[in-house]
Amino acid sequence: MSSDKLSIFLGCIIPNRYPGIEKATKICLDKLGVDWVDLPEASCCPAPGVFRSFDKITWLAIAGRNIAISEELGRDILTICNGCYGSLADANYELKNNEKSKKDTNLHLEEVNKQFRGTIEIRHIIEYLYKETGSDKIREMVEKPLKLNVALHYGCHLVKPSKERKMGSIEKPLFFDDLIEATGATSIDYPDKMECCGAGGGVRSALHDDALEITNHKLSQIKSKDIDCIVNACPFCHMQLDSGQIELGEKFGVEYNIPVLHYTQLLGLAFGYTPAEIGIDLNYVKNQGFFEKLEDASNKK
Ligand code: 9S8
Ligand code: 9S8
Ligand code: COM
Repeated sequence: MSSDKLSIFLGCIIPNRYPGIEKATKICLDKLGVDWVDLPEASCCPAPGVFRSFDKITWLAIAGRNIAISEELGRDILTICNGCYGSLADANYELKNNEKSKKDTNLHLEEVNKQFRGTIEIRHIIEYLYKETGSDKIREMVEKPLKLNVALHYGCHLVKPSKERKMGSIEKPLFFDDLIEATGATSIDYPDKMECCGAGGGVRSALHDDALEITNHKLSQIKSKDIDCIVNACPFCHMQLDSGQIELGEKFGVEYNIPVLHYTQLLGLAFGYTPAEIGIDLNYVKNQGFFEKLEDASNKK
């Protein structure tokens, strides 16, 4: 059973690289009246592409510990990253459905006085907003409808494995687009929209240039359309699509200059907060034209 009490799982990238996403998330959750606390003493989820792929036992022990802390609080975990969601939701599923995995993991957790019981759910902010809050309520609460053309990037772990995610079509999902349009923005279709950002699965760390090549392809498809910004719900995708533009410029001389926003930052703008209040100015890409467009729109209100 899902709970309306949540603990926020920040993961590693938001506190270290994009603190504006944390601020925007908390601003939006407060505005929506969600009951949240920070998940105390959380560690890395751990990242699915790097941990689960190499060492399943360690992956389950570390994820199980994070889950056990939130179980003690009686709160579902709210993730704001596709990778954290993938890791924690998949570990939760495994530990709830495989007695042996649960028993083995609990032997490790005993050493740190923790126990996985299987009493909570793992949520992702996008599926939470879509299913629990609903795009109609968000639309009603928007104070400054955004006149923006958005290239939406779902990222891989939000919709896959589809059997467990149960979010509809994985080739052409609609739930996230619906939340984008609730802010007044238009979600613009573009070729290969469901393509990976390039970073996931350890590719960014192991094969940096190959990751950038995928990013370059994705960005070129986006650039072929009339769009103002990219929106995502995964700080790892966010980092790849944002800092990747600087790296592509330096390494291969390709220029994009496309602003990248986490969905909570887009929602923060629609709730009337300034770009600085939701930390968009902390991005690597500084697109002055985009900031001016946002300012013009708020002056007209
Ligand atoms: S935690 Fe550590 S590397 Fe990261 S951001 Fe999301 S996936 Fe989980
Ligand atoms: S990072 Fe975030 S979810 Fe992932 S594997 Fe493919 S896409 Fe970008
Ligand atoms: C992707 C995380 S969000 S990982 O690279 O697959 O671990």
